[in-house]
Amino acid sequence: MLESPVSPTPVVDPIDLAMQQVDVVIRERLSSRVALIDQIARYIVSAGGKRIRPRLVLLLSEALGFEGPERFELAAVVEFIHTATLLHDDVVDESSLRRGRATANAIFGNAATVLVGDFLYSRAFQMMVSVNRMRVLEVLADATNVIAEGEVLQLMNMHDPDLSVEDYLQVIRFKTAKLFEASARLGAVLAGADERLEVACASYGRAMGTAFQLVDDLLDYEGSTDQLGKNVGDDLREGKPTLPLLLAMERAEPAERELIRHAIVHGEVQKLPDILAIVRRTGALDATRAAAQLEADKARDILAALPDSRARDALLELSARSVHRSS
Ligand code: GRG
Repeated sequence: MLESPVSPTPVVDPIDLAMQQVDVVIRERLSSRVALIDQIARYIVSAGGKRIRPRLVLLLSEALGFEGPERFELAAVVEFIHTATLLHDDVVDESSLRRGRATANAIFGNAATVLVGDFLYSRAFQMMVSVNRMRVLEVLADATNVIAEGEVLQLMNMHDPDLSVEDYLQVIRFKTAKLFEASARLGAVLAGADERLEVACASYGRAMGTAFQLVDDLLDYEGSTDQLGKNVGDDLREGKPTLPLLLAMERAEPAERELIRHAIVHGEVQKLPDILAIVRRTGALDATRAAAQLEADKARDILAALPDSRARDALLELSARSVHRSS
């Protein structure tokens, strides 16, 4: 006899369910009695984003056995801090495209955008206090302070073609990797993990964040505006000496090196196609990807310190995918 067909129950990944909970918290905590704040905050948040930092909070706390509701609150906190930095960064960089849409500064102006960034940042601190753990406040107060330092360091490095690779790496560890590090560390803090595990989680986040920014800098030269949702070539336009350019200058012929130096000093994009050709031919893009791969491998190896679990498998996959993203 034929069995009656059973309609398949869709398998929902528990981490997707948890991310939906984070979305609920994000939407609830966005509200303000001031209409313009609501409008701008919802504009930027509704455009989405990859939500990698909240995922780190959820996965690392789960990998260490914590499943309390505070993880949703802290996952939303790191996304709010991230969003505040994006709003401020787009004003500083005069960017016009983010997450496939016109930036908030392009639509609402610089003043409103900076102030809504301040709202999100201070709302994040209200939410942290609600978790009632001094260590959480300490981790995020320190991280946001370092992020601001990184952004100022980057400002000081603009238009400097003689920047060392070490100084470039310091900027990306501060401005980007620090929030990844804090997100991963919070997973351990929530789980009440010992010092050794907390350091392992933080190191995983730091390596992931460094890989992530290296790929970000790479995609500014080889990505597509459509896929990235932001304009490619912006780094050169701003005279930002990122690793692809630093390595290309090390490897290029003198005349080519001079072309790149000139573009960094003057923030010129007219020569972008020539510079792209040099960056490709010298293998600077491959070398940047290889540097990101080393960090992703470091992240993978650190995970051996964590107990075997479904969440740890997801973290392993995240580190493997981080180097091969296109958006
Ligand atoms: C408000 C604490 C505070 C500081 C202000 C402006 C600033 C100081 C910091 C900016 C730091 C910054 C924007 C670093 C770049 C980080 C980065 C790679 C952003 C892109 O992240 P994705 O790709 O973005 O995760 P989505 O859109 O996916 O969320």
